[in-house]
Amino acid sequence: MIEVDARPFVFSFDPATTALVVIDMQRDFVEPGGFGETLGNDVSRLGAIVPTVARLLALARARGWTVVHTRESHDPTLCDCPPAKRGRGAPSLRIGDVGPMGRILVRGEPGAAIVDAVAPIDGEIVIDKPGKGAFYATALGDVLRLKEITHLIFAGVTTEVCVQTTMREANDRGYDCLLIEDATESYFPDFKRAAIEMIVAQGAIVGWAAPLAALEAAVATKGA
Ligand code: TIU
Repeated sequence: MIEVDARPFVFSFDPATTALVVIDMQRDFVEPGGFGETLGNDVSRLGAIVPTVARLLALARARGWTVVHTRESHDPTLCDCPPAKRGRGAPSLRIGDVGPMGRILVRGEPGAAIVDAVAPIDGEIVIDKPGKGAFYATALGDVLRLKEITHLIFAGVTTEVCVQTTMREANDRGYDCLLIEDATESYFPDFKRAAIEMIVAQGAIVGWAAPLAALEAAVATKGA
């Protein structure tokens, strides 16, 4: 077992039954001209975590851990995009509209791709999801069950939207979940802070949180 110095207390996991889940590190959220920016956000904060996510992926890959990437994305027909989702807010471009990186949040378009520095490699699982949570309307639950995964380590964007939603879905399904604090980010620093506090409150009501250095130190201690 690997024991990570986490909040609110130690997070213990066996790498054989653990998956790293990297949420929505897509150009549409991280780069100018995509979905995040059309919603009125300054996307520069999100780009800043790319090197940390890359370091986390390197750790997982070096040890052969299961790696899952998710992409918030829709079928080109938008048959899986609820009108309520497409119509929400007052974005400059809506889901499916043509922007500088192709059609916003549409599968196969440049903007829906994961940024190069943390892109999936052969053998890693990629889940396209139409919602904020990665379990809704996807095969993620079945994939994890087949691999007998019981513990999930989370990174990605944005902390209080797709990451928190997926952690809550996972928590309700019985997974123990650790969020790597410096490998996740929000357009709103206060929301990131609050989301992490909500996750670890009440004795890990949703899960655990720790910086990447704590995971690296725990792994080094075990030589795992
Ligand atoms: N808007 C926002 O903060 N996030 C999203 O719409 N999706 C994800 O978090 N991936």
